[in-house]
Amino acid sequence: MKSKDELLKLLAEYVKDMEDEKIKDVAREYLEAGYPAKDGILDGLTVGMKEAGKLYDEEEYYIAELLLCADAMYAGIDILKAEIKKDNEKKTKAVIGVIDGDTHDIGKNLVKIMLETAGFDMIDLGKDVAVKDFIKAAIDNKVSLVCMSSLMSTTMYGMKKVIEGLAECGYRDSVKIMVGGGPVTESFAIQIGADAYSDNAIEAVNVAKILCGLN
Ligand code: B12
Repeated sequence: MKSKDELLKLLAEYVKDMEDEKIKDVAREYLEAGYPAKDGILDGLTVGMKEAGKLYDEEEYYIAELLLCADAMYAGIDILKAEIKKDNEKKTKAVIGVIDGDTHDIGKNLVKIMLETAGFDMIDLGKDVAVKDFIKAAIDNKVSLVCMSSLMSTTMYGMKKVIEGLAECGYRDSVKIMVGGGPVTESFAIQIGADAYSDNAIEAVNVAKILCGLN
């Protein structure tokens, strides 16, 4: 029987190697061995996706390869997420999306899955979300938490516009705002008036729970 570390390495490797069929077997083997699905997603699949990102930065992978890596990651997630126990007691409503002009949604999807499994009722606006749509969705759905993702330095200031828009509509004090994504830092979060920042999906759950008074 393979150890947890061996299986996590395989999950990461199969994302990086675009193995969207073999990865399903490893994900099943991982669950059958009794290891936590959450770790499989964060310490296996996400690690593989980060490695794929590095290869793209180094120009060893191109767009086609990256998208195939993402397919393999989602194939693994489909199997692992079924086993994550949902905490149905707490149903805090939250909205999540990728800011205007930005179509990078892999990180956002991971954050959404982890928050959902932690018991949040997630409204997913998708990617390239217009500032006005973020504001409208937050107010119309009376959410307690707004989560915004941006992977590009050229789009990240759209988050500030959402925060300003919520204030103009008188809803800023009714909601907590959490931001994240590649170029986003804690100091940027403070600068734009967000309540919190996290650089990964697991930590995002802890931060969201504290923000919403669920801890
Ligand atoms: C995958 C990828 C793509 C894919 C996206 C596929 C998809 N559906 O998402 C494709 C190939 C389509 C793509 C396109 C482009 N890309 Co691109 N892409 C990447 C790449 C390689 C990896 C990103 C990724 O998915 N990482 C893996 C995930 C798991 O990590 P993550 O996103 O950081 O998310 C984690 C944390 O940040 C955090 N998090 C994320 N969101 C949130 C939200 C909240 C609320 C919280 C709390 C936490 C949180 O938790 C996540 C999980 O742990 C990065 C480079 C890199 N190494 O990051 C470039 C990168 C982001 N792309 C870049 C660029 C420039 C582009 C293009 C403009 C290229 C082009 N010339 O066409 C287009 C963008 C088009 C557009 N307008 O959106 C640049 C951005 C530069 C910048 N600073 O502005 C980067 C940095 C590459 C580079 N070094 O130049 N890209």
